Amino acid sequence: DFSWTAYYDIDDIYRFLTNTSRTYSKLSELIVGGQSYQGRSILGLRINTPGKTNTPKPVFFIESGIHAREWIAPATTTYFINELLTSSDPKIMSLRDQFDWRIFPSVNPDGYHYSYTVDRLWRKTLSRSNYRCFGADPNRNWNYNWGKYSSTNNPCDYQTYAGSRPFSEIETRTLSSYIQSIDNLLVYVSLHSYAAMLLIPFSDSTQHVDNYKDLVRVGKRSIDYGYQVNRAERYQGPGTAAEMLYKSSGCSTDWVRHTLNTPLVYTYELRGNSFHWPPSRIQEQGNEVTQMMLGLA
Ligand code: 0X9
Ligand code: ZN
Repeated sequence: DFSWTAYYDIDDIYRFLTNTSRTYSKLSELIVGGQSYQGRSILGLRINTPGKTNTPKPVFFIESGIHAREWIAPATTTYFINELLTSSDPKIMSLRDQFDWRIFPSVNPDGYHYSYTVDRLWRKTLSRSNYRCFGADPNRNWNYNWGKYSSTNNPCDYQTYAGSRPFSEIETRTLSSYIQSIDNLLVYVSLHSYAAMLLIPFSDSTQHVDNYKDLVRVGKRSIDYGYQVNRAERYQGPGTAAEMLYKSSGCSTDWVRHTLNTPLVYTYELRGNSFHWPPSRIQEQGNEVTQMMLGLA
């Protein structure tokens, strides 16, 4: 059975989503956010409990696992789903009811499976052209300022090949049109590892967006909430990637912010000192992620 003391392959993660949508069919439904190169559907869970009024709730979107090797991101995301659906903590129950949740634990399922079974440090998609190397970095492939920073045009680059053109990857192309179809998108969160950092748009500019102060204030609240759980390591930030990490372009969050003007857009680099975060410690970060989302809310 599914638990949070081990890492699972993609079939088990997606089976968890399917089973959960059946077990909690009054609270949740299985959703398809797009397609992968190898023909998988990018599965997610929507949680949209009936509200007191008919007005639609703001959408809270979580995109996780865009980088295949960052296993702690999908693991804490399924943990968070489970918390939302099973917790009897009134704060978490109210968090659940406040938003129309669209949660995608693994948006790069081919890459994740490849990392799980063949090459643990694989990061990219698995798309093949007529070239001898395969895969593109799905967090360099979005159609905003594509190819500028921390990107290469070398298909053999293990890390940051941006793809042959913007949205060359079916995963980013289909997921972006799903995102674009959402009305009322208020919060977009992208989960990565590892740096213990909270990043805000834009990643390829040092200029601040118009609601920078709000982003920082809300982001600080999120960091504080997360820190209180284990008092282990305080996340750095919030700040722009250009200030805190390095400039990068073609990232999902920048595209969302620029194209849809979504007010609250955050990238979390979860904690760790390698991609091999021990499975015995998934729950501790799962609880932090839960509280960080509560802090945002
Ligand atoms: O380089 C990346 O894609 C992210 N770091 S990672 O080590 N997980 O690969 C950082 C992305 C920063 N850019 C945005 N937040 N948009
Ligand atoms: Zn990443």
